[in-house]
Amino acid sequence: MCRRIPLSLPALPRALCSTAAVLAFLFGASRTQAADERPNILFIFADDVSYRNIGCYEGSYDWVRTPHIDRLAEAGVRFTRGYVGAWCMPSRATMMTGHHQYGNNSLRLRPASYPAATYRRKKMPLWPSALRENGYFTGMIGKWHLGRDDGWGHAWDYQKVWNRSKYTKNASAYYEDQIIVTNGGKPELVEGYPTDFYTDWATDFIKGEGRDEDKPWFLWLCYGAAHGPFKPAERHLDLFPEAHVPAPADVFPPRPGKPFYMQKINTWTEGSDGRPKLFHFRTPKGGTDGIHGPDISDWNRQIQQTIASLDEGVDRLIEALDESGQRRKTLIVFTADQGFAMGQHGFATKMAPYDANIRPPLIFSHPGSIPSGTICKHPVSGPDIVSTLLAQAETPEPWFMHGHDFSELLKNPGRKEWEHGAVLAMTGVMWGKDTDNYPVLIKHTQGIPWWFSYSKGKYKYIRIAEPNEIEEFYDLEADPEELNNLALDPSYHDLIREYRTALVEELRRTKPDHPKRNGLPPVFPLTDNIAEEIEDSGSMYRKKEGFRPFAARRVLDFIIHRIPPKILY
Ligand SMILES: [Ca+2]
Repeated sequence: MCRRIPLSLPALPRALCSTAAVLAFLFGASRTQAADERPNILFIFADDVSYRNIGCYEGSYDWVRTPHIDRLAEAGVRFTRGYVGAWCMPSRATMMTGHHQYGNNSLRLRPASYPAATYRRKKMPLWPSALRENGYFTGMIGKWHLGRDDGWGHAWDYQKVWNRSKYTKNASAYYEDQIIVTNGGKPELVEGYPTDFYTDWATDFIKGEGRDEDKPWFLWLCYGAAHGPFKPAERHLDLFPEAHVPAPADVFPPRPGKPFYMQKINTWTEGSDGRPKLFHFRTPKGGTDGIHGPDISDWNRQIQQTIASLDEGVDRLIEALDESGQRRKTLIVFTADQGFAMGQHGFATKMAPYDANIRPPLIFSHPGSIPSGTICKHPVSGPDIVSTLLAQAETPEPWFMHGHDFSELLKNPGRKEWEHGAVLAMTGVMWGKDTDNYPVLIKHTQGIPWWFSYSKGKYKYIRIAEPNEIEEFYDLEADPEELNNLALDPSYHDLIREYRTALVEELRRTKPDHPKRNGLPPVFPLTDNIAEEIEDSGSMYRKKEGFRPFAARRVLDFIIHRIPPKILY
């Protein structure tokens, strides 16, 4: 039996050296001779959807209703802390490669023509190609933001794609008519409400349209909802009239215990009624005034209305699986590239290391295989999800991936111990080798510096890539809003050092040739008097840095990033 070798060159040594991989490969080779029992995988990837937007999640507002997504959670396991990514493009890259942001070589955003982006297929191969080679039929529907190359012909057998990286003039049409390319054909303008027409196409796919019915299938369904500018379907504009959101404790600065950059986040205005207001929401390609008004409640209501069509979509997808007799043969995953803060910590964005900004829902449902109505409290990461999906599809990892397969957690979501922590890295608008040096001049994206986090058990450790800044350590059970930085409490310092070491170990493991193996920039010392010392240093509240023209800073950083690391470190 002859099979093509599906792997890219960098992947070969590991795969060929692994006996398990070779055996699995041979096992896969004989698969066509017997009924293929591997599950279909329906991966529903929403956009900018927070855990707060899903009714079954702790921390969602009491007026939030998502009955169909909740129903999916009742038929599976709900992860309370899935850290998929920090913002759209790096999260999507991670979910296509199994690598953290710093591992995705060749990926670049073109700021001059945002959101144009590029990557090179040989340097950044996409793992659905391994599924294809291992007998799966792979489909992709919806938003794409990795590069002009949409994966057609190497990652996907079937595709209806809205490629924001290629058709940049249409890139803000999250809720408008979209330029869609079907199976590598000519671009066509499709009229309607994209959340709805993506669902139409996905249900057709589930029912068999355009696919090889003899193969298990994998569908990567990328909704653009509920990304800004948050435009609900007209039929949902009257929903949630009772919506009310209390002003978050730290919507306005100062934010004691948090690093200096957090003292400068100031997106919201205090209205005459004392309530937080946001008069215009800006995206890089436009923006919007609030449909219902500028109050924090109005904006959160608007986002929730935008999610209503997503919830209806989940209902129709489950129905299509039921009607076609595939529900028990299909693993459904519902998550988002990341969450979105709308008022919390002063933000109206994602990207920052706090759960309010980035944590999406994460639900796995596979009746008969995954216990129903269960909750898993162990933190998991985006690369962990990729490794797990490959394991569920009985397909060896085609190259060295950063994640830890958590299939054991799917079998037993309530198990007390889980050996792995979840890493999340945010390196601004840089990827792969471009992150080998820390930024010297262009330090912030949307006011947020590069950061690395490590979550395990109920704790989260955060470290920003700037020297002499305070580390952050939160107890997510006692302090789910992350208001109380335990780094100021010396009784936690030993534990913080353990998490710090664990993070560095994970960075070393996942990128052994990386200069970060020698450590991150130095942190503010953990002393018994840290609270007083950091106050005295002015580190948290120092004066604003001098202004440098943006273009000049960008040119200088471009040059600096091309200096070999040993010169700088
Ligand atoms: Ca997003």
